[in-house]
Amino acid sequence: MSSLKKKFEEQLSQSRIKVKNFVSDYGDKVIGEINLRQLYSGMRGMLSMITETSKLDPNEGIRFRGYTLPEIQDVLPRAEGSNQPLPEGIFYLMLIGSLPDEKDVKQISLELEKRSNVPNHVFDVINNLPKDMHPMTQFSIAILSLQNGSNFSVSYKSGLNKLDYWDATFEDALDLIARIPRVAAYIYRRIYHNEKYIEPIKGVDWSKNFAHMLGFSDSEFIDLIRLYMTIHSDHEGGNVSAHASHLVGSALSDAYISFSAGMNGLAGPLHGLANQEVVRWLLEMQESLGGGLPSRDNISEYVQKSLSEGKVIPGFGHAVLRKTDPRYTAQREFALKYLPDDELFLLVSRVYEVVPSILESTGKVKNPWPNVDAHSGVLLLKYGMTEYDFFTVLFGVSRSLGIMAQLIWSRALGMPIERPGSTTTDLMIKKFSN
Ligand code: HAX
Repeated sequence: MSSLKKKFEEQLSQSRIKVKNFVSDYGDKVIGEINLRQLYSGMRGMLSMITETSKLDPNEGIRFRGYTLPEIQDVLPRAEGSNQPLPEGIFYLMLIGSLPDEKDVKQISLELEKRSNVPNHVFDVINNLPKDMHPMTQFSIAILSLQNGSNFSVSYKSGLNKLDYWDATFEDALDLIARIPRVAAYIYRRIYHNEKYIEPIKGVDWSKNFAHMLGFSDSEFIDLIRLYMTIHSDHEGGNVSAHASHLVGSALSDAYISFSAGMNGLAGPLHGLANQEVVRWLLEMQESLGGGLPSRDNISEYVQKSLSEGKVIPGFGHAVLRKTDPRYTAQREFALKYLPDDELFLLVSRVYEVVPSILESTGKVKNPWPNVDAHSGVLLLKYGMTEYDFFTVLFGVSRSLGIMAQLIWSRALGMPIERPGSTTTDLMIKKFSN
């Protein structure tokens, strides 16, 4: 058994007892009220599930097991010569609940390398997809096609004990995280690089291998991928991708099916696809304003026009956050260090100066500040990854860390099938308008 799995198992029985006692002692405590409006507004603000890996505070941003993003960047182990945390470390933190040391992180890199083989039929499946199918759709299909290797599905069929669900899920989760960079890179090289595939390398961390398979060897780009994989990994449980995975997983669908469902949610323009939409929007704006770095007044006019046409400004706003996303700030700091004079970075910065007050002036946007997606694209463009329709796949690879850690915990704590109630408008009218 791997040391990561052993460490997880060591705290499992204690966690199960803690939850059981807590619910038995405090299960009847009221934790909030729900009003009618919330039923019509995407359940905003309804506390409705337990997600152990991270918690999103509207005014502070994400905390992973209590650590803010700047703290994470400070305390997680790094690869030699690197300025960024290794995403293996954040996976350890989310799963185990405490900080890893360098040895823990190296073991995860090694474990992922050992599990990284992708069966040939998955490549066959991808090869049979039209190249103009969106990369996220291809990614989701490819993840589903890994499903016949699911430990959980096979063990369940042969009568797996409920108490051991977590174990088979742990195996699937690690396999999935290990394999999807290869799958993502294959999709990328097939669509955009004439099917010139790059074999994985051994003895390096998960992100470096991923960057290599995508076709990048620049050490700054590799660090960018480490940062990107770390900051996109998790955002508590209610966001569309995490929640979709959790919901599907609650029916005891295995890790592959659950994660693919989450990726279908990430592929929506109001969620992860916003990262490609931001780039498209920035480039279209730049072109329509005559190229170069547009003035604040011109940007302002363009933004007003987008709004008047009933479009959203991609990369701005959030369902929970009420300030600039710390993930945006982390990327801005990267840009200030490595590409302070880059024209598109300057454009992103200028958009940041202009957009919030315009969104605020609409009187309806609850959070006028930029989110993670407002910044990620221009960094990738700078290093030569220009195919922005692919960017959400990178987000998806990163999200596997959080969603898989969440799924292992859900199985370990025996979380039941999700089945919230619903009602109809007429029933609500009958109830309240008499
Ligand atoms: N541009 C224009 N209008 C916006 C807006 C934006 N960036 N953000 C919110 N609004 C509008 C909403 O569309 C809504 O309008 P209506 O009342 O006419 O329907 C109104 O302001 C109130 O919305 P809200 O309560 O502030 O925001 P929501 O919680 O409903 O939605 C969204 C949050 C992120 C979906 C929203 O801010 C948005 O559409 N942003 C642009 C897309 C985007 O960047 N998505 C990525 C979010 C982060 C993420 O998940 N990354 O993966």
